[in-house]
Amino acid sequence: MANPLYDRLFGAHAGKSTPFLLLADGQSLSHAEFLAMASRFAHALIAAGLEPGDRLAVQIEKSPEALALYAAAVQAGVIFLPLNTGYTADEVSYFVENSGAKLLVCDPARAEALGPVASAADAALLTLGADGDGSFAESAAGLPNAFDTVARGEDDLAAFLYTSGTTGRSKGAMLSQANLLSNCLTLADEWRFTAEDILLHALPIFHTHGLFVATNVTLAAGGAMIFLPKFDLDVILEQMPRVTTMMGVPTFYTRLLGDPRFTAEAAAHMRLFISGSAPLLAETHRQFEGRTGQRILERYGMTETNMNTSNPYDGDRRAGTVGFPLPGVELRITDPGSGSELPQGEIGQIEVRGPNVFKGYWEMPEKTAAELRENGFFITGDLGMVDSDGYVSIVGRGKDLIISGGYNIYPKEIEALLDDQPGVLESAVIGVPHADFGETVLAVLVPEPGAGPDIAAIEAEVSTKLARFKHPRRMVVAESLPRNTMGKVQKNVLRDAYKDAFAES
Ligand code: MLC
Ligand code: AMP
Repeated sequence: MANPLYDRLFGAHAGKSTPFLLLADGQSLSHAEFLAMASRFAHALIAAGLEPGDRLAVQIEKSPEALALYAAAVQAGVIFLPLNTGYTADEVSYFVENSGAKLLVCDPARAEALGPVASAADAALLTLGADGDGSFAESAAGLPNAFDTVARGEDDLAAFLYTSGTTGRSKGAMLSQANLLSNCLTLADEWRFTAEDILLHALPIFHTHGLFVATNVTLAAGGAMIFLPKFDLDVILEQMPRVTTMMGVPTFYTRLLGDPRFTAEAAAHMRLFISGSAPLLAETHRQFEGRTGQRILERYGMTETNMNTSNPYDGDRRAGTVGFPLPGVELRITDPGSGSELPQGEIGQIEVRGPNVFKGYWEMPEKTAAELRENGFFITGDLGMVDSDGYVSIVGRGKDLIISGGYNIYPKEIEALLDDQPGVLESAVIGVPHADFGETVLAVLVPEPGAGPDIAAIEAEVSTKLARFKHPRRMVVAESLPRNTMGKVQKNVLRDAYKDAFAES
């Protein structure tokens, strides 16, 4: 029975004693050991009552076990829904309810907080810790090391990743087997990944970048990863001599450049550094080349589409551009008003079509219709242009979005919470330049007449409701918000007024 994603990424390595996951403490897991764990977990999913097509929500720390749960879901035909470990119980509650997840697997330390969330959504709750502990792990212990892979077709859904919008709540992007598989095979080929490669993996595995790019590309090539729980500069520098490639968000590269231990010699044996998820400043690209003699390869993608473009492996990797559309991906620039295609060289909205483009938003047909055209082109919400050599540049965003250290933050969600706070008449949330995170969050609060907002109380409320990375790093009080003649808040005016708020950081 066929299951294209499982067969190609995991099944292809059955029985191999080659290393797959190398941990910082020197321990390692072979492909075969990893697959045996995944099969035990697949049995445990079935034992928990999951059937093909059911959703499995997970909020767990990065570990080999966490990755095996992803493999298990694919093998059992269950839709994998990974969640940022920073999300509050409030946030998790929305995803579990909206997706109709049958099972929520969380860290043992969060079981108490998430118990009520699971019961309210009629989902079962099991736990899996970073050390391989927890009720899910216990239920899998002793189960068989082999599992009859559930048959799936290319159009069957493999994962949901939630992505916020400029209005309303988060939307579950439905990704099919073929979406994920086609993209990682293309990338492995474009970036020349082989079984000899060892990737330095310090990204989280609940987003496209760490899971569907870094991990799937490594699996497609049959290579190995140094699998680190998070980005820690000392550990990265210590592990770099063991690897051939690294993928990261721009913050990884600015942090490396900020450390004198990162020298040309330290990077000399590396064959490839890849950056994405947020704009890599041309300045960072140049500094990196100056320091190491190597050019970072920048690519562009998003949750709904996986990767769309990449700078070339061979050939000129141009600073400030995201390269060419990947093989099989069509990219066009359109007029945001009329939707008609613009001539080469003009700035407009970026649209993409290809096997990588998702199947729509879960149970939100009107939102799907607004962004995914009937002819298959997806309106990315990014503004860009294509130069005369075919290089794509992203020049701005049509969507109101802040990207902080590679995490997307939607101002609307924060504004809705701030507007509800006592003493706040209205608010505007903007992204301002930040040396480490690229952008960071600043909130402008307009007080109700005669009342001053209590900033400490608001901060306390924000921290119970929103993940830490979304918290405004500064809240300022202003008499009013700048508006245009249509009454729309002019965020560009605010961004300009506060552009130096974190200049020294
Ligand atoms: C952590 N914090 C952040 C943050 N990360 N705040 C804002 N933005 C972030 N990205 C918080 C911490 O909770 C902490 O809070 C404080 O900021 C300082 O943390 P730190 O120790 O400096 O952060 P660190 O743990 O080192 O994490 C920074 C980071 C991490 C950049 C390494 O955020 C990261 O791994 N980002 C990658 C995100 C990613 O994978 N994006 C891909 C999305 S997929 P306190 O309480 O101490 O103040 C996608 C598609 C595509 O976009 O194209 O790839
Ligand atoms: P997400 O919704 O988390 O998948 O984030 C996707 C968004 O990240 C894209 O729509 C872009 O705005 C941004 N992005 C990803 N890669 C790049 C890049 N290389 N340069 C600029 N922006 C990027």
